[in-house]
Amino acid sequence: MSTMERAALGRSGLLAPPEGLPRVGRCLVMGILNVTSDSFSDGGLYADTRRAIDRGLELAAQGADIVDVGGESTRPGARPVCLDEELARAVPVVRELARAGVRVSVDTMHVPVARAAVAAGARLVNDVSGGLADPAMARTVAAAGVAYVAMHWRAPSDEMDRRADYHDVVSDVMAELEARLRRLAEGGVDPARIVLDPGLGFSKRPEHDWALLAGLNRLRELGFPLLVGASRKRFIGAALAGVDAGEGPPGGRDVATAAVSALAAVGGACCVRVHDVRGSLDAVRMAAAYVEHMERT
Ligand code: PMM
Repeated sequence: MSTMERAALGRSGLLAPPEGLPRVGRCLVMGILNVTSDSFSDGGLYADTRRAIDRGLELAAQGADIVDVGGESTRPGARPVCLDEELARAVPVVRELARAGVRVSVDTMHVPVARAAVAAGARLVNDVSGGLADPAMARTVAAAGVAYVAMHWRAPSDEMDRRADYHDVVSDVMAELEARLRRLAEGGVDPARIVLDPGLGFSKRPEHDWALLAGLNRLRELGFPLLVGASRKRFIGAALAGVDAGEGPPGGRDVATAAVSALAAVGGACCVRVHDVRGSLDAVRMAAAYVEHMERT
């Protein structure tokens, strides 16, 4: 499909998931499995390999279309882990889940981790840096022939909050994602395997996150399927705080996250990345029924 055709499709209808991901007639649900000690809402819960595998199997049993395994926290202020540590955390979990028939993605910015995870059975590389952290990522995913999520990102975790300046956040994010797409094309990545992600919470303040969520129809004009990662993020806590006078624990944001998943699905996202799979799965099913009826009227 040409870029023009993709752009036309992006304006007129919902974009199907990329090659390599299932087509189920609704927005896909990616379950989060952070095998880390310091992720912002579930850090430490699944740091042990056996517990992480069990959690991945549980997410799949709850209906996750994909389980996203990450060995390095990307929360604001998080310190990078060394490569050996990231490999040791993520790869055994990817291998066991893939062996059990679970569709697995690997959440990494690092080429050696992406390579090892794909060799262990991962079918998607989820790179929050969109290829900026490691210039060899494009060639790596091109050679591996797997699907690739390129997220909008400006800086590592310890610096990202200082880089939240935008003129018009939707236009700026679109322009920066287009630059990422050019680099991916130069690296030989098949456009049919690319998913774009506006990167909610990454160098974004709550007002930016809401503008991007409300602007998904504009982001779709880029002509690529979109993934939205809103789960339990600060902008949800901040919106709830206005009602409850207190942010509460991140797990207390799961009902609101499911509501945001429905909004993202109606906005045309092809996938939502969430901690609580059950709630968002019901939410995207409701969104699919709603969109079907909207199109008939
Ligand atoms: N957010 C986090 C980690 N990985 N990947 C994608 N594609 N999009 C996101 O928004 C995203 C991500 C940070 O959230 P977590 O610490 O709860 O996993």
